[in-house]
Amino acid sequence: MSKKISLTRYLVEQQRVDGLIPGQLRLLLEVVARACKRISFEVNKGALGGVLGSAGSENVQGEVQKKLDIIANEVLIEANEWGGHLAAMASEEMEGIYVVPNRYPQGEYLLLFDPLDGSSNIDVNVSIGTIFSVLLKPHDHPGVTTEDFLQPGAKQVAAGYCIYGPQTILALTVGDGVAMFTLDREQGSFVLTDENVRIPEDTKEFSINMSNLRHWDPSIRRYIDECLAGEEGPRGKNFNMRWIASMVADIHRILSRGGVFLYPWDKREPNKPGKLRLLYEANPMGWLIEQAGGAASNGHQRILDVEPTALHQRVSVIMGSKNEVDRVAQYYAEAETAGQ
Ligand code: FDP
Repeated sequence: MSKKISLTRYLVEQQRVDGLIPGQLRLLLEVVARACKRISFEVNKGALGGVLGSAGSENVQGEVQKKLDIIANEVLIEANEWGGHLAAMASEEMEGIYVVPNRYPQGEYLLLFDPLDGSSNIDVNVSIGTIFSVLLKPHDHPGVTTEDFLQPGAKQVAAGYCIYGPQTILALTVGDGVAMFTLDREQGSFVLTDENVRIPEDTKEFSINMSNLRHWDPSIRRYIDECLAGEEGPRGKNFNMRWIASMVADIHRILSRGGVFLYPWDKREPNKPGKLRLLYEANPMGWLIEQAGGAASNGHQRILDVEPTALHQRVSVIMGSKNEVDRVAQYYAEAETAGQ
């Protein structure tokens, strides 16, 4: 890329030249990016900033919160509450929605986020990230309710993540493909480093927590067994496995070079549809993946078509290279037909 294009300039062009995003959304995305920049600096400080380790509390899902989970959540709330672009926010780390206090101007957008995804990797210096999704508040009533957030992923108007790894990279879609911006720490700004990201339709790489193998349903076992059988098996090719245990890092790799990521339902908690959260993780990542030419399914339907019924709803996730995701969906369909 010959000349440097900042995130600000990219968004202005999306607004002015292409008419793709309204001004309020552009400003909102700039604030989210600024918050991610701050989180990146906190992550970088590590032990020197006293930000590692557990906070000694639990979130709404009963998971132990790390100090950085709480810091990242606060940074996102503080950065966004006064800008005038938002009506309310919802976070994986908060039980209920956060309505913008009426001392600040109210906007028409809803921001949803997982402030720090991949928490188990915080203390071991492995990539983690922030995932975000933006919806429009329904106009048919005053005020904001939890139900306003329960929109299918297909209604998102922007989605992205910021990965804090060897580089800090922000991936974004506003429905016109996926662009990636690398944080230039000397300039203090995100610079466009990849545009029109495309995921190859085929892959030889899968990403799943193999330690759960004995808990999976027959369709997922069949798919993974066939990958493991390699050249001698029905797939006729060898597969490689990568599992970072930060969804943001595993999805970033898939957007960069293809692959398939699976976090399926398993029988340990049969009443839970999956581990990952629909609104904060699966929807934004699913839209990015689709915008890059991939697919995102829960095995039975497109993730973006799942109608949410609760803020912290979970979902089974299979996303990445299209032909692999379609194959897993086909195995589910065959199992259903066979009455399994
Ligand atoms: P984490 O709980 O560490 O925040 O969001 C959930 C998530 O990480 C994903 O990022 C990751 O893919 C998955 O959980 C890892 O969970 P397991 O180690 O339990 O498989």
